[in-house]
Amino acid sequence: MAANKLHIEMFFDADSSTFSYVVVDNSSGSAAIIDPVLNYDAPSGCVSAADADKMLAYIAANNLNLVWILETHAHADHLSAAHYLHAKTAAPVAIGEGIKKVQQTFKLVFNLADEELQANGDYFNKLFADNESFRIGNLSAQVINTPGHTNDSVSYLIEGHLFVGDSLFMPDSGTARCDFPGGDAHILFRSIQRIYQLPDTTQIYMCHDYQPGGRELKYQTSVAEQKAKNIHVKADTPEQEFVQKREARDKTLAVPRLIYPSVQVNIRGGQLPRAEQNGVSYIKIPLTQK
Ligand SMILES: N[C@@H](CCC(=O)N[C@@H](CS)C(=O)NCC(=O)O)C(=O)O
Ligand SMILES: [Fe+2]
Repeated sequence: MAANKLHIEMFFDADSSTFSYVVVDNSSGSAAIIDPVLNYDAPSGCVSAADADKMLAYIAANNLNLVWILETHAHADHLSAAHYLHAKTAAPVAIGEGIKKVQQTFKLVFNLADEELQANGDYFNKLFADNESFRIGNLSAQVINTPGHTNDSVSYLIEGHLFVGDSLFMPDSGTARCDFPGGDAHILFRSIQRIYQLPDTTQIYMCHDYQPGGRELKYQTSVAEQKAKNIHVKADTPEQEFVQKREARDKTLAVPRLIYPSVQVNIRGGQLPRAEQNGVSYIKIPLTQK
């Protein structure tokens, strides 16, 4: 693989500790955006596309042609800018076909009518099947289903570079939580085994880094490094040991700050809930009593 076949530009949203990427095919100028963030200020309900506009500015400055907007999963901690970017560029918004299950689950949680959400993959332009191949200009890309954190989690393998979403974190952070509806530590373990079967040299790109111990921000590692050093799952870690560690940690984690707004918007591909007759969109929060 020529060293300069592709370029990966990383963007970081400090509010949600999220990495987004622009992946560029240097030979054609085609590009894909992975996991774009829509900025959201919860107390005021104010939505802004400041981060997404930085990505668009990068694309414009480099004369790139955006051909895909890719989601690794329906995020539960930040809003997606996929719909905003689609409206600006007409590039298709794609996600794994497991999104149907996630939509079905949260359609019930938010008591959404069929006109609001059909839960058949609506709001997305393309649903990827496991192992499906696609192109970003002259780059070959492949979808690898990696559920466990969520039902719809996929990783994108692009010319030896793997965008894992929230399956793996940096080796010193381990893995993503499996306690959301549809999450399952056993399933995540099996997804990680799939990743560990890729060549050791495969470069892995994070979706989050929470900087344990206050260390500097990191977003990139390799299959070899994960197999040797991941604190939850090394090459020879038995499934049961991983599941115990993962489930014990999940019991200590608070509900993500933006889970309700995020999920509500992200099951609609980043589109805000339909405006009411006064032209305003609202976020619902199901109330429970202790
Ligand atoms: N404190 C963050 C937590 C976000 C969170 O739960 N992130 C998920 C990925 S969507 C995770 O796996 N976290 C693992 C951890 O915090 O150890 C928030 O409130 O947004
Ligand atoms: Fe996530």
